[in-house]
Amino acid sequence: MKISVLSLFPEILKGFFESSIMKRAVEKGLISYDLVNIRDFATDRHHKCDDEVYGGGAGMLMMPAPLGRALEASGARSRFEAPASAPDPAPMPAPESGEAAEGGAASGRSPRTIFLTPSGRPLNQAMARDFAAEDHLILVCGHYEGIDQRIIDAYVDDEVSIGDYVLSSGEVAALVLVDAVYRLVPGVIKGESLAEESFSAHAGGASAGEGAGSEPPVLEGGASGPCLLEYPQYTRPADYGRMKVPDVLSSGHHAKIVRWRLKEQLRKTLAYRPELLAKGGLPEEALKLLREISTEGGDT
Ligand code: 6GU
Repeated sequence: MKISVLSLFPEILKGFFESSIMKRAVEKGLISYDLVNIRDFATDRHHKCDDEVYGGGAGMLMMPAPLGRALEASGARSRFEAPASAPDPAPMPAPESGEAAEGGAASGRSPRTIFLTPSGRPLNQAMARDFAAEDHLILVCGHYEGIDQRIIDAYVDDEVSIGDYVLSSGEVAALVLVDAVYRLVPGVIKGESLAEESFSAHAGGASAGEGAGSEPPVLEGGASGPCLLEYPQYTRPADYGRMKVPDVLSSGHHAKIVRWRLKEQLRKTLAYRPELLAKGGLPEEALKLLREISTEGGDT
């Protein structure tokens, strides 16, 4: 998969792509990336990229022309005619890094262009899976009060928010999306690690009883993803100050461990994300554990 990120501050993004698991994915050739500085596509002497808002109002907006040229150079194509306001594209600057310098991805599929904005559709795991199946994502980071609507109309396939709060710019949101997506690209992370985590709509069935092998009691969340939050986990030492690892986890009694984990998942989900439980579809075993939790007095 190729990931192009268009930004006025690409240096915010650079470290992420050069570190840790992403670094390895790039080295393995699973991910290539291109950090595009939108300012390089401004044509005036001062590389101006923002202007006042038509109709009045506070703040500045990103101008359509530099952004449109940056998008075209990255392989995005306008839904309308070739952009009239962009007859003289600036020379393509050297890419910040990653391999491919040319626009599109290796395959013939057209890129998917995503604009990060607090007024977009809230990102979830199902969307991350959907994006992970693309060959080429182009992410647009907004600054100031946002971008000209005509860029959205002509180029943007998805407007995505990362939650109900406001960030000062789109870069951090873009990194959140990149992180959620690239780790789902086959080969980046071991399959078992993915299956065990919160929101993986993986292991169905949801029996807390006879867990087959080391399958965790993750509940099927249906098409849209969410299920239960993860259970608490511990590593050595068994005693950390006065705090001990729960006995059941060293009991060797697999069925009890599975049941304990499911109960803790339910306890945590009830406390932090009760709306996930309200979706229904919990098996009898889970309902029984929920009743136990409510009689213990605590999270209700
Ligand atoms: Cl995608 N961008 C900005 N600027 N703020 C946000 C956001 C995105 N998602 C939530 N808040």
